[in-house]
Amino acid sequence: QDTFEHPDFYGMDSMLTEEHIMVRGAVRDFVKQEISPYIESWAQNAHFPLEMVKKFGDIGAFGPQLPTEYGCGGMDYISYGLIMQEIERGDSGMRSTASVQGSLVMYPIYKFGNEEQRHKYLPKLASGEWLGCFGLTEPDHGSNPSGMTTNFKDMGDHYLLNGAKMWISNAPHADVAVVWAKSEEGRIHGLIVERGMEGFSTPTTHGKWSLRASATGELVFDNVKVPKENLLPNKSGLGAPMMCLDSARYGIAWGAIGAAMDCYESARKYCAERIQFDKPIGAFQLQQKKLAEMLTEITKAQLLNFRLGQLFNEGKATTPQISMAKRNAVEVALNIAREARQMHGGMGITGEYSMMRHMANLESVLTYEGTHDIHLLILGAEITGIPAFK
Ligand code: TGC
Ligand code: FAD
Repeated sequence: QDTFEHPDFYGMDSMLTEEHIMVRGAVRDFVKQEISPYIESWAQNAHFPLEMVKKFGDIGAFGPQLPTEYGCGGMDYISYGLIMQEIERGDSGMRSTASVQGSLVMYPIYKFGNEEQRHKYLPKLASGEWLGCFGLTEPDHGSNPSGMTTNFKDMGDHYLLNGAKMWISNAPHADVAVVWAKSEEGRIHGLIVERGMEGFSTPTTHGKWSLRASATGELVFDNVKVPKENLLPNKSGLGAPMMCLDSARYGIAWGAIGAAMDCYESARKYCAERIQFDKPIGAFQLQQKKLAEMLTEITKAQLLNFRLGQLFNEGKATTPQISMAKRNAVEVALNIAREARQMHGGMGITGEYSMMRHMANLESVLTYEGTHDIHLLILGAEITGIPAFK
């Protein structure tokens, strides 16, 4: 089934540069060849295809928005968004792998690390030789990461790290983890923890009904000796991980619309092919209404994402603007996945079509990187000046 056409109802392509269109086309072809033929089987079998990490590295999907001197892509934020859109058209779990690596592991090393750290880690992460993960959430601190209890003590020649992180994408296979922990003074810092450090383990989280082709796990630190040179020196406080989230949430806004496009295309084609009452079901007004509303929501979200990308390129995007785009895109995508699933009747619940997998995946996307509620409250705080989550 070929579901790779993209709705471009408002001629958005004319706002893209040649480079944007080339990058999007290359990633679209890659997804068509390397992800779509296999994704149902990976997801049904809860299999994380580790070989994809190197392949993502080869096409420049890791940290495309970071500078070329560290082996990264040196592209703008629109290209970054388009890459996430095309990968998530294939699968949200695959996009998770790419956005965690680029925005949550490479970005903090680039932004808050020193030159030695940048040169040591970024080229290997960009090429996919190494896989990374980002540890912020804890069993008792999800929406309120500032309450975290993972901590480190200064032991003179090293730090001693203790605590645990939960729900960490890529954790079971990660070579490096960017971990957020409190110093003895209670200040949040980023530390680079490497697989193989004594006392560091990454148990897998089993039994997920969502993001089944993405590996999720815990990070457990039992008196882990972390070399002092592994502390990210250039920013501390909750603002540091929040800046990483700004970048990743932006990628999710584009990505979720990729999943929505895939569901819409599938529904549009099915409406033409499926005959009931001697007519294609697309001849019935109810189905036309659904398609018209899907296309409208996709088009609105595309324009919102594009404008946010321009603001990112100018260094002007704000956290509430990012919340609006992430929240909107995920809601739009989830509604479209549900409607498209219904429009395929019984076939919609099988792995022959992608909607049910997208729908289940999007429940995670709705929850991670700030829940739907938290993004609403970030917007509420911006509008009223009163943070309701405190
Ligand atoms: P609040 O008092 O608002 O802020 C604390 C300090 O942080 C600063 N800050 C920022 N700085 C720069 N950029 C930002 N975006 C910033 N946001 C906050 C702020 O200025 C302040 O600095 P200072 O110097 O005054 O201390 O913090 P709060 O504790 O009230 O929390 C606010 C809240 C609830 C909005 C925030 O904690 C939040 O966003 N919670 C949601 C948690 C979340 O998103 N977790 C995501 C975990 S990672 C993940 O899910 C990856 S999944 C990836 C995948 O698989 O694709
Ligand atoms: P809670 O914070 O306990 O929230 C429970 C419910 O309460 C939610 O509906 C929430 O909206 C609501 N709620 C909470 N506070 C308020 C409030 N003040 N007002 C109103 N309602 C509120 N984290 C990482 O650090 N790294 C990762 O790589 C990562 N990957 C993930 C992958 C998956 C598949 C999933 C599911 C999660 C991942 N997360 C990751 C964790 C994710 O960011 C958290 O699940 C999320 O931030 C919510 O935290 P929680 O699950 O503890 O829910």
